Parts: sequence; C-alpha cells; structure tokens
Amino acid sequence: MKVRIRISAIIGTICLVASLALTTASADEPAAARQTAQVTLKQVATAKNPTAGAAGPGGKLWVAERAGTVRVLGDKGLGKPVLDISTETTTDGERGLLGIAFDRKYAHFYISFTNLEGTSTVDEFAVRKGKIQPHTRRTVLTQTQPYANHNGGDIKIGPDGYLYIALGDGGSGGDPHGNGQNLGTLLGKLLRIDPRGGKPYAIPADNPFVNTPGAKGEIWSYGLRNPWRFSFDAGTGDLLIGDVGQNDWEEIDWAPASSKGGENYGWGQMEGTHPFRGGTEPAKHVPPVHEYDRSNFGCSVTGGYVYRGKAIPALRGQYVFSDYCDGTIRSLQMRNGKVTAVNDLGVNGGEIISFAQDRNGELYVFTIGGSLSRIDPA
Ligand SMILES: [Ca+2]
Repeated sequence: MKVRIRISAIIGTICLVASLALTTASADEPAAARQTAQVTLKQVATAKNPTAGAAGPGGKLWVAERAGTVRVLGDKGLGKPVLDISTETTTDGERGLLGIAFDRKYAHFYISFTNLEGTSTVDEFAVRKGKIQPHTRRTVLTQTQPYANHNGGDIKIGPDGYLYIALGDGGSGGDPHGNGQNLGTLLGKLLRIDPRGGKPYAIPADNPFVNTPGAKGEIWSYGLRNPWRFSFDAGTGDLLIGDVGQNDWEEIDWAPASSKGGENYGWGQMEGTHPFRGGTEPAKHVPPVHEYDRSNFGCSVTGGYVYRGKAIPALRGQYVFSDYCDGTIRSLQMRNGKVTAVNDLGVNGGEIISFAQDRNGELYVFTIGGSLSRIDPA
C-alpha cells in the first residue's frame, strides 16, 4: 500500500501522459483485435481511506476502511459500520485494515489487518442472514512483521474455495532479510490455506511445497515484494497479482487457473524482468506479464480485476488496473498468458488505492481520499 508521500508521486502525476503508447501488440496480433472501451467514473459513495471491497450477501458491496471499519454500500452511499476493529489496529506506515473476503456461500467473512504490534492477522467471522456474528470471531493466521511497510494484506477466496493471503516481504527496502526467495518464511509470498479444514486452518495437501523440507506448506507462490492487491478472473480462474516494485519497475504477475502453484516471481533477485542490485535470475523465474518503468509514470501499481461485467462489453476479459501515483486506469488485453495490448481507458481516478468487484462483475475504484466510483460505460 502506498501511503508514502514522495517526490516521485508528484513527478509521476505530472509525467503520466508521455508513454501511453506502450502498446505491446505483437506482430502476429491483428491491430483490429485491440479494443479500447469508452468508460467513465461514476462516484457512488465516499469513505474514509477505503482499502478493499468484497461482494457480500444480497449482492451488496462491502467496503473496508483502513482505520478498521467495514461498511456496506447501499443506494445512498455507505451505511454505518457493520464491523469496527479500530481499537485493534493502527494506520501508521502501511498498516490498517487491508483486506476483506467472503467465502462462496457468504457463510464466513474474513478480515486482514495489522494488529497493534503490527502483526499481520487474518480473522474469521461466521455470517448469518447477512450479518456478521461477532461472538464467532477467531484468528486464523498471524505473521509478525519486521517493519511497518510491505504488509501486502489482500485476501481472496479462490475458485477452489481456499483462502489466499498475500504477504509482502516484511518491509524496509530491498528485502534485507531475503524473504522473497526464502521458502522458510511466509513473508514475500502468496499463501493458500483451508480456513475451515482444521484449527486454526489446514494446509491443502496439494499445495506445492508441503513435501519440501524446510518450506512452509502454506506457500502457493513466492518471490513477491509487496503484492498489495491480487484477484482471480471470475471468468477463467486465472490469478493476477499487482506486485509493487522497489525503485524502478512495477509489475503484474499472472498464473493460469490450471496452475499447481510454486511460481517464483523473482523478488528480491529480480525487479520485474530486471536483475535487482546485481541479483541473479532464479532458474524458474516467472516473469511478469506486464511491467512498467517508473521513470515514465507511476510509483506503485494498484492491481485490479479482469472485467466480467455486462455494462461495458468492449472491456470484457481485460484486466483493469492502475497506479497510486498516476491514477490513469489501464487495461491489459491478454491471450494465452501474453499481454497483447495495454489500453489507456482515458479516465484518471486520482490516487487509486484499490479496486473492487461486485457480484455482477462491475468494477469500482477506491481512492485514498475516499471516493468510491463505479466504472461505467461512457
Ligand atoms: Ca517479480
């Protein structure tokens, strides 16, 4: 998460337009295949530092606010908090309530936050008749954090029903502890656990490293720096991760729905497709499907979703994302795991901190300043 107020943020905002022509259509991709949707942002609510959203019971969008509240989007904006853990978290550094998720039956609700010690924490609540049952709360997983930044914090239920948890490399800068490549720590990883299969959870038997000595069985994929936002394509089940770069390269990582896990996304040996500080490319490095150079624009990628809604047919199947410092909403057209075009959707959302997807597949843009906007057809 990017709550850093930095010079590069300002520069990034100024320089954004110069490189919009970064289409990477390959020679064998007909130009006519490129589709740039015409969209607009329709503000639907205001919030206080919204960080995450999740489609909830009754088709409502639930919204997490960083200071520790969860509110439900209705016709007149956000309602009163349905959950308030504000006495249990802080908003210093990159901390706070960072992720929320429902299981597929809306029977359980998960929250991801840093506690008062800064420890990454995932808790579970039962949900009955659309309401959180506070007395059922339990802690599923914790991970101590050596530094306040790079907490990751996004959580999602995957197409397989398991809970995926993104954790950053622990923070500071340059991954000083080498966590990204160390399979002995949960830091710098995407985790996959079965929160209902054991106490406090079970590790799925088909996780990639369950039989690897010294490796944490929870790990699904590794070599991540700060996977602030990730999502699964609601149409295909493919996984997309927005991994925030160190100084130079912002990246989007991808894995097909058929993946058995174990991908090494390279950090801290690689920043995007580039060796980091003289790093050596790991043998099985899975390079990003898309990277962009901060010297052109941006400072921190904000991963989004593959659009699967109905309102904007031209956007269907494209991965919508942005950058916290740039704010331009972009989309990736992909085919067989390759990006065939990078589109500028022609709208700037400001300091975009997160995206959300409602039950109909429509997408929402959250800014750190508090606007919640739906991406509508222009
Ligand atoms: Ca990487």
